[in-house]
Amino acid sequence: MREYNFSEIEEKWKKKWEEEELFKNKSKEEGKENYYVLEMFPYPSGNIHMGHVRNYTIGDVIGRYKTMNGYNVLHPIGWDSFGLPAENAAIKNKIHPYKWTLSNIDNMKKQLKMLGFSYDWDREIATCKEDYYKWNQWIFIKMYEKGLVYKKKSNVNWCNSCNTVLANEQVKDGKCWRCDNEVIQKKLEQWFFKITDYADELLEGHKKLRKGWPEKILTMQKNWIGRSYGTEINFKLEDKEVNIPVFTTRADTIYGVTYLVIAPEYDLVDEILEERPEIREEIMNMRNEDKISRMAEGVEKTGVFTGRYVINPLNNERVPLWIGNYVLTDYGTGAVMAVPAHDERDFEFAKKYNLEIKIVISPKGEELKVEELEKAYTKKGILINSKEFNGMENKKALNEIARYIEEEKIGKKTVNYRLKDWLVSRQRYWGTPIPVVYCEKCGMQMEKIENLPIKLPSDIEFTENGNPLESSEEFKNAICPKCGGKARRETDTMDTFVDSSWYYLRYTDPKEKGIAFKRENADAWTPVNQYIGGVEHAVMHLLYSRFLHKVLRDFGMVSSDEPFKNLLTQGMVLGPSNYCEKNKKYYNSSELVDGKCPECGEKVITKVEKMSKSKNNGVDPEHIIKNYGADTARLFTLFAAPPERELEWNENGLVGGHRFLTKLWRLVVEKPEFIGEKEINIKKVNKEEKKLVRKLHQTIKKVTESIENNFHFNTAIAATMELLNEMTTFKVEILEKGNYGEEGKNVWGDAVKKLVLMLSPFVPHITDELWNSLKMNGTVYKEEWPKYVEEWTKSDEVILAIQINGKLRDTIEIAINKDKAEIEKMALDLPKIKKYIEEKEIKKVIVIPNKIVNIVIK
Ligand code: ANZ
Ligand code: ZN
Repeated sequence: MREYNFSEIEEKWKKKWEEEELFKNKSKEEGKENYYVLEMFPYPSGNIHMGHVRNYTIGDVIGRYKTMNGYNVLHPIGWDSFGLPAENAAIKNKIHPYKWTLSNIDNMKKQLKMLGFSYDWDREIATCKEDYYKWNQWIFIKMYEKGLVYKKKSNVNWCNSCNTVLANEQVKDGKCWRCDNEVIQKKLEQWFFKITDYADELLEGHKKLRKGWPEKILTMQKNWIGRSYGTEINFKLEDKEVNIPVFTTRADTIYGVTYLVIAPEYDLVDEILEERPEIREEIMNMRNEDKISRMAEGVEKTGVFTGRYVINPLNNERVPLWIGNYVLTDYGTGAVMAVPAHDERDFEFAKKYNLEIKIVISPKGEELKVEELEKAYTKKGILINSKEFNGMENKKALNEIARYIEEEKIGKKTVNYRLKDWLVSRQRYWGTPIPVVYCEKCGMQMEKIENLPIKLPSDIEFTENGNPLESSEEFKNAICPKCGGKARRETDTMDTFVDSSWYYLRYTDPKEKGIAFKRENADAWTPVNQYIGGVEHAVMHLLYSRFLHKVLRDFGMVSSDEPFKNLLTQGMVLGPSNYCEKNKKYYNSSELVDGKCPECGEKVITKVEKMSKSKNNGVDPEHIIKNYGADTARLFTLFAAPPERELEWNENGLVGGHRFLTKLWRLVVEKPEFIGEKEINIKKVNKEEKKLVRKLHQTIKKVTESIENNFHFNTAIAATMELLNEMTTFKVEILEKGNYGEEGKNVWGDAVKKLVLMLSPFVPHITDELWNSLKMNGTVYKEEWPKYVEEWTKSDEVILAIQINGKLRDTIEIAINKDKAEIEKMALDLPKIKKYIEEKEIKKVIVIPNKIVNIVIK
């Protein structure tokens, strides 16, 4: 008997699959429905990590499972291969980003192949290649023609360590999403995509997505888009014919306005500074605070009086105009009517600067007093001090006042969004060149389509100062597409999130040369049936691609409204981190000496945290594959937790997984003489054998349902483990002892085959080997997923409780649906029961079939 030699087996099958082009998708297969499963494509950093292993294993199981269920499955992979790390490596190691990237791709491809993923490598794409980024440029120009791209000078986020601007979505808690560095504000001219044009549709689309997307992702997008209905009201400057419009969601509080606040960046501020240079420093300090902390609760509010007044258009009151740090320049109008009595932030500000507080809403039947007010009253109530609106419920007053304002033309109802346009230009080399030139005569011009792709120049010096493209004369010197004269090329490149916003469409038509992708192909496969990736992309990639998909739809390039029908966000992979307080360093578990710091011998602090380079707590997938095999690595990541939850790495789990596969191996390979090959004749199956048939069908049911129910592979695998245990007992007790009947071997053979089939999506190498050892040909990938017979999952016996005077005294296992008289007789014949009823008078026997027998005695 052969032992389970995983490396030999895995090698052999991977080669076979490749030779047979098993995973190559033929665009169409007669009679089969299409199914597109996709994992977020990797950034080629150099090596895969456990997060990749988890992500791609989940996708692979889905792809294999759907294939066995009769779908024509598309399962592609590629590389999100533009981006900063390549450029930083170039500066550090003097290796060109292209070279660095391609060699990383090579290595990671080799690693992914080790895991036996069912990718159609024929469709592989890399976004840094000309045949891909050409279409980014094409999309950019088309969007410009439709008014969806513009260039504008504004306050933007700047990361000093990445040396480039960032989109709002890429700033997390005031820090750069990529490098965690503090982000500052700069006034720069930049390129934007008009995602705000689609804000409403991006929100409405949630209705459709609710069925297939995690609620938390939709909530994050909803909050990010932040739609808010309100009123814009004009407050006129006292001494000038200039309006300062404010955005408010609480028009009902307008009689309570005691001052107005504008953002320190507000246009008027520069004019005020000329009059009052003494406040310059305060203003500059406010401007330098970052946006996040300016808005945050509990942060000190600061402000300064401008010396000017505005007029409240409803009661003509004179209202002082202030500049305050808590007003943001890019929300609403950048100006706020302050109502300290009913807004927390205004209240805090008014208290600090001793500004008037005026109550205009009181709870029903109560009158609030300013002297007693300890915080803003923000609940509902009845209007007071509001002239003709007095006595009105505030909700009604809100509508009435807003209507009045519109009628009197002192303002209008508006909608505001937190979402801002997507800043897509970057001051870096390793990205798609923006296809624009600046002509001395004609000004800014889009490139001609026939000139695409505008290629990145290769003779570049990578230094730490500034955008390397600026230093390439060859690149910068261009010809104006309009007049043919001398022009200068735009040196900004595109945000790499542009690349990843439509790559799933390119997979449907990866080799097409004349267009980004043909509509018929895109429509055949999208929306992607199942998308899998990290939750960290909730308001970056997942929002941008929804936007771009809609744009492409409006170009007539694709029919669907959404890119991803179902989304699974897998949990993080956690591992133990070990921190030495003395050395202020993290050590990998494998470096510790007797659990202590290898350098100073002190005890380390161990925590379970997300695997990361900075915590030095990663495990190397390649190492695991070499020691345990790809199947074990796959099994462990699938079994340790349901996909959406965190997965805690532990070596024991891996060992356990390997033990299970070894048991499986022996079960199938040892004593092949017991494996019957005929179809089961259920009528001839004896009682013990029937138990196994039942367990098998219950398992098929459980595994199928667990996969169908949000891909809960962990419960599916647990069920196969139970089955394996029961089969082991059957083998030892029934087969090896010769206690089997006419159908025994067939029952066994059937169970063995179906167990192998069921496990194949999870552990495809060992199952293909076992399948062939069962004298079956080819790969399990091409077999059909096993079906269960509902009737056979049910026991034909029931356990009845036997009670005497309501107390449980015994149980009995009998055939289902026996008649009452028979049950009664059997119950009374039980030895235990006999003992209780000896010499007693039986008054009554109540039989509830399939449930209970109650004997009433005196
Ligand atoms: C008067 C008022 C009275 C307000 C009241 C609230 C309560 P959302 O729901 O987020 O849209 N606001 C408007 N523009 C602002 C800006 N640029 N920076 C900071 N705050 C701004 O919030 C809308 C409310 O936030 C607006 O309604 C305004 O304050 C403030 F009892 O106006 B309110
Ligand atoms: Zn950065």
